[in-house]
Amino acid sequence: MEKLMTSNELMELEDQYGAHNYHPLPVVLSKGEGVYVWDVEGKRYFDFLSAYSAVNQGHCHPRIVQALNDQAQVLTLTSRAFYNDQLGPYEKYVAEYFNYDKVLPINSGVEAVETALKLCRKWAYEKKGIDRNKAKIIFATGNFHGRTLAVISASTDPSSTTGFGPYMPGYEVIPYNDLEALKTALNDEHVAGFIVEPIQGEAGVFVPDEGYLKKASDLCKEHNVLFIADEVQTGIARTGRLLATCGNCSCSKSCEHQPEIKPDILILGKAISGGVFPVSAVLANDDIMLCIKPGEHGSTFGGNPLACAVAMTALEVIKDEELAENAMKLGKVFRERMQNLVDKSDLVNLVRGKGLLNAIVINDTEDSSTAWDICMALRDNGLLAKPTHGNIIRFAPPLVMTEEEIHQCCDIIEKTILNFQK
Ligand code: IF1
Repeated sequence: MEKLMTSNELMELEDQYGAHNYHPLPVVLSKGEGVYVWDVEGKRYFDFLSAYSAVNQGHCHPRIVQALNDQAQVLTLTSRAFYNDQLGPYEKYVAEYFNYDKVLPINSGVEAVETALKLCRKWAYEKKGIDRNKAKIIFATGNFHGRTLAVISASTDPSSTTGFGPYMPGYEVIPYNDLEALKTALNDEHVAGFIVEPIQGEAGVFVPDEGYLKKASDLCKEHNVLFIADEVQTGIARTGRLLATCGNCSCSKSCEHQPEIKPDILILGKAISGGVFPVSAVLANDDIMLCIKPGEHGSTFGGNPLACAVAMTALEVIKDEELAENAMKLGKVFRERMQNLVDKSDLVNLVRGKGLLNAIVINDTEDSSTAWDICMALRDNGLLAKPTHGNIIRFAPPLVMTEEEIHQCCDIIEKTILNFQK
């Protein structure tokens, strides 16, 4: 039998044969279960990234893996040239789950964003009556919606955009969390939609002011402009509700509702598959969704039977295990513990977030390596998290964590930071 490769050997392989489009934390994982991952040397860690909130249900959730296995034995892919027996029931389930007339199933998060943007433009010409090719879509500064050309064209982050021009026209970018700027932008009759993340993940878990989303959606309604929520990262129970724009979605009793916000177009990805493989979805009501006709949009893998079976089970797990409620409860514990740390340590400036999507801001400049160095120390102490922007550390564990475990994790973070020397 071949000798197993070490972490170092595996990292060298990636370095030599893989494109250098990532700079991972040096840890090589080979196993995951619930809130834990293991490296190839057998060391166990708490996972505080959850694949950027894609494994909300925990690693290798037995029910989701079972659904994957069962479906994989029978039928995996038909393309949409034919019907399949999983798609209809899944579409009904997901549409009712989030309370929309229809869903358009697709694969990755960015494809769902692209789908939403195309749908918005189609609607603008067919329903709103904007002159052909004149539709505008509004984005917010600091946005992250993925990596395609159409989507990076709206990015304000030079590392996403530099060297990739020319860019897609028809966009306007306004400051995030700024209703006045939105009001001004909406005066242009060519505006078709406003796309926004309810909490900006990549920007460093930036939570907008209370009421911002509701007022933004009201303003859009007044101007006959589509309010498009990118809940790829915030959706599926992450922020303590089924959705961060929790409108009349069917989330259960104990969740603290925001004033009702119902996006005209809802974009989901990541955890809709429990992190098993790429599954994403765009939801809208008929007046919008039916603007796209047969042959005008699609993908080979979108709505495949395997994806349908997996996503349906992943969504069932969210409800059956009350993961939104758990995220709400543990999020409060986590921020309380971190606030304690902010008071005790000069190294941490603040903690922010909702549910189990949180970040701490380190008292150092954006171009420093402090957050990275702290993440290395956290790794050594058995907890994996990723820095963003040099001075922010994001904390987003799987939502299947227990209260005892979150305290254990807070102990690790506290100990690591209090012992940390720059
Ligand atoms: C990477 C960040 C997270 C997203 C929102 C769409 C997409 C994403 C709100 C696209 C993707 C990712 C992709 C990942 C890093 C990551 C990320 F740090 F960049 F911001 F999660 F926080 N909308 N987010 O957050 O979804 O096509 O990737 O499935 O490595 O680029 P995708």
